[in-house]
Amino acid sequence: MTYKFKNAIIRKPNRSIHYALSSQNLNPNFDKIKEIHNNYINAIEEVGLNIILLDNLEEYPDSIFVEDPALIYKNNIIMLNPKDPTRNGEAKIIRNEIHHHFEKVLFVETGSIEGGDILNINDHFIIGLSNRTDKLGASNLSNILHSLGATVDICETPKKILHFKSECSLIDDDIILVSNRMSKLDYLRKKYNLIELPLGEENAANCIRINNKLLIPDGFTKTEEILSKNFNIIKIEINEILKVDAGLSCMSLRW
Ligand code: CIR
Repeated sequence: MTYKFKNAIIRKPNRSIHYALSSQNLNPNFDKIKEIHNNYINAIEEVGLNIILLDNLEEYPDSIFVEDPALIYKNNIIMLNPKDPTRNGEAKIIRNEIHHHFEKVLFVETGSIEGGDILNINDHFIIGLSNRTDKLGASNLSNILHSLGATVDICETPKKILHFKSECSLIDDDIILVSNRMSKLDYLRKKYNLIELPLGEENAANCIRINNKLLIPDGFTKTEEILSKNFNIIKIEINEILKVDAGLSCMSLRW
């Protein structure tokens, strides 16, 4: 099951996050980011995962978002290719830090692709084309995943959504939590059971199921009401990372 995990890779927050990419031109406050990050680590520990904590990388403003430069599948790590010039050195660094935890290290050599655009559902992957993930990157990753025995669908992320997973998450074997915009995608509607969140709570659609718990962002009251009926939730306040277009899934790699 895709949400059964034992380990998580997390990176300590960097002061340079002040300069992280932001579609809203906002600059987060380091102390507030640290507080969110501590709560995040505590929640992941509470769920029982072993945490591998990497050092902060001041030269890469967006480097706490470790989900984007790498993908883990079947004890292999695949190094991806973040598109923005300020992020595309992250893969090389994280590879050197974590390769010894995995059997094989594989590489997407050409094209752009970021982990935020990859939704894993057991042995299937949906890759969303976006401003960060192009056809070449998606097709190169798809070839690697096929060679490891997975199936892949490549589809379009709706315009104005940064990453495919910015507004959707796998929360049970075949249940995907989606925003209203994502609920309109045929390939999701036809294949999966969708739980659609109300308008205005789009950012709550990026959450993480880990074992028997669901980590959701705090402050989304309707989402909480919907999910707490069937899920064991832990809430984490994320306002400061929303300033740089990030959500809960971006801050860890889990396996
Ligand atoms: C960026 O624009 O790359 C970062 N500020 C946010 C990355 C969020 N990552 C993710 O959704 N997987």
